[in-house]
Amino acid sequence: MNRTFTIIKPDSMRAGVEGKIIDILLSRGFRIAAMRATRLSEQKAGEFYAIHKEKPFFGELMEYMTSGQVIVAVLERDDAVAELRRTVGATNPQKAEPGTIRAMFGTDVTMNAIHASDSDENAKIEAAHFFSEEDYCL
Ligand code: 3AN
Repeated sequence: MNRTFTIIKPDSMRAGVEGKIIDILLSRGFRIAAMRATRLSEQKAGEFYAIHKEKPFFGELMEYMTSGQVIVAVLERDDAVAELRRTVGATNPQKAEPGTIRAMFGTDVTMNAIHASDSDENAKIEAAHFFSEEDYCL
């Protein structure tokens, strides 16, 4: 068993598809170790996406990620990081495999429905922005 981190993004929440997305995650064998709804402040979003600060799309990404409510969650299963990336699909929903969450619910590279950590190390760092060890249901 290992853990990964996800954010159900504002476009999914506005469309009311967060339940459908959570259903897909559960059907793929993920267990919810921790979950809550929140809204990212400018500061939180800036810290979370600090790695993209120099990218041309950073401003757009900040504006979008702070535009509404999100659900943040820590998910568990074997090979969690790779399995969630497979379940989520490519960054660009137009290029995402059919059946992936981004193919089903994403619009474009900014409004792409869901975030998934890209490594065990980043999953730990990203989860720590929102949860502490005592939040995890074992
Ligand atoms: P992923 O979320 O698939 O790992 P990253 O880590 O390359 O993608 O990018 C982080 C986030 O930045 C993406 N989820 C997306 O919302 C946004 N992003 C990435 N590339 C672009 C782009 N070319 N234009 C606008 N936003 C982008």
